[in-house]
Formats: sequence, C-alpha cells, structure tokens
Amino acid sequence: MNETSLKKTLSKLNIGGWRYIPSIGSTNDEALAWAASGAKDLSLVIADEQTQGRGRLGRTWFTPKDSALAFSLILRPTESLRPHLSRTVGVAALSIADACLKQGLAPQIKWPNDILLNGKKTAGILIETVWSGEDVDSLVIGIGVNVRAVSVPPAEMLKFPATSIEDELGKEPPAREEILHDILSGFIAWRERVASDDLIHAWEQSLAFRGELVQVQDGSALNRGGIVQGLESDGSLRLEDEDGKSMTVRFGDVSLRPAA
Ligand code: BT5
Repeated sequence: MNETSLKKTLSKLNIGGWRYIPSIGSTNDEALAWAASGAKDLSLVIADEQTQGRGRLGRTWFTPKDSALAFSLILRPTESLRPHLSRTVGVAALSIADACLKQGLAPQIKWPNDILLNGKKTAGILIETVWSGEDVDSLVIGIGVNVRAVSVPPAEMLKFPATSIEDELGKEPPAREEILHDILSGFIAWRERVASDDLIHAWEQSLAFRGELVQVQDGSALNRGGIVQGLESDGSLRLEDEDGKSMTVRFGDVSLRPAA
C-alpha cells in the first residue's frame, strides 16, 4: 500500500478527502483531530501500521505493518441522517460483511461491532463522536480488518478467537486496496439506505448467534443470558430470556459470548 496505489483506488470513489500515514498511533485520533478542524464528510485517514490502535474502552487493536487494513472515516451527518445515527455501526458492519461475501467467504456480524469468519473475529469497528454542545458534529468510524494471516494477534492476547481473510480463503488474499474499495463503496451505498427497513433486515440476516443462547457481558458481575432474536429499529439487540420475556440490549460496551 502506498500513496500511488491508494490514489488509484480512491479516485473511483466519491469521498471527501484522504490522508495516508504509513505508521501512526491510531487512525481514529488523526481523524478526530481532522474532524474537529473541519474535515469534509467522508474524509478518510488510512495507515499501513498502527502502533497504538485501540478498540472499545481503550482495549488494544493489533495492526502490524504490510498486512491489515486500518482506517477511519469521518461522517458529517445531514439533518436527514441524524435520526438514524445509531444505525451507523450496522452500515459499517454490513459494508465489511459484503466485502467478505464478494470474496466467497461467509461473514457474520457479532453485534455490535465485530465481523466473524468461521466464528472468529476478522474485523472490528470503533465509532467515536465529536460533539458540538449537545449535537453530534461528526462521527469517526474506525475499521480494522485482518487481511493477511500475520495480522492476527497471538492467541494469548485474545479473549475471543481471531482469524484473517487469508486464513479463511486458504490462499493469497486480494490486495488491501481492493478490499478497501469494496468496503468504502458498500459504506456509501448502505448509508444512502440507512433509513430503510432493508438495512435492518440485511443486518439481522447477518447476525451471529441468531436463535442461539448467548451471554451478554457488560462488565457487571451479573451477566444476562438470552436467545438472540433480532434487532430493534434503532439497531439495538433483541433477546428472549429463559422465561420467554423479550429484552433489549442497547449499545454500550457489550460483548456477546456463546453460553457454555
Ligand atoms: C474493536 O474493539 O473491535 C474495535 C477495533 C477497531 C480498530 C480500528 S483500526 C482503525 C481505527 N483506529 C483505531 O485505533 N481503532 C480503529 P473491541 O470490541 O473492544 O475489541 C478489542 C479486542 O479485540 C482486544 O481486546 C483484543 O482481545 C482483540 N483484538 C485486538 N486486535 C485484534 C485483531 N487484529 N484481530 C482480532 N482481534 C483483535
């Protein structure tokens, strides 16, 4: 990946602007700073390597050089998009899932922010907000994708198993620029349909653990268990507890685990 290959890839897409930084702490930090200083809608920060990539709650996201995709997209919501901001993670997840489908893989979305291949994590999404008073000024959508096998962290770093596109294809993966192109064009297309039932439907169809018993881990001592039913219209997760009662899990730092 370099300026020239990215220029070629990105010229085919209607994005706001882009910055390529070969090695960076976190693309989200650069994008948050750029958003605060007036970046246009759909501006992109992309790196070959992250030295301080992060997940939710300051967890570490591993991005060694030459092997992964790590980028952040800045969104400036229009009035018509504002009522649907909670669906943004679904837009991002579906665009990654579609790019994997195009490679003949069978992705699943582990609500809220992981993409699984063969039950293992291949990509993660971290959304951060720039506020202007009580209004959302912009959103930064950070996406990390394990493309080559060497981008998968050592097992001792992980609570949940991980894989890469290369591992799951069992052969040389496509160039990272090609996957980037597919994710970005999918993102642009899904965002146009963010208000539609199609988005919720497609997102629901891709959910991992649907119909299965999971534990919802939210950091509290008491983990809730329930069977994954589907999504509410704002994108929150609908489960059914053991008494058949419906419960909703809203966004936040929540992780799903298959129940033992
Ligand atoms: C995420 O958090 O999954 C969000 C990851 C977002 C990364 C992108 S890369 C571009 C942008 N810039 C950033 O600095 N971040 C974004 P979470 O659900 O909290 O998962 C984090 C956990 O995933 C860690 O605690 C590890 O256990 C595991 N992990 C770390 N690196 C991984 C990798 N490359 N593949 C699979 N799992 C990983």
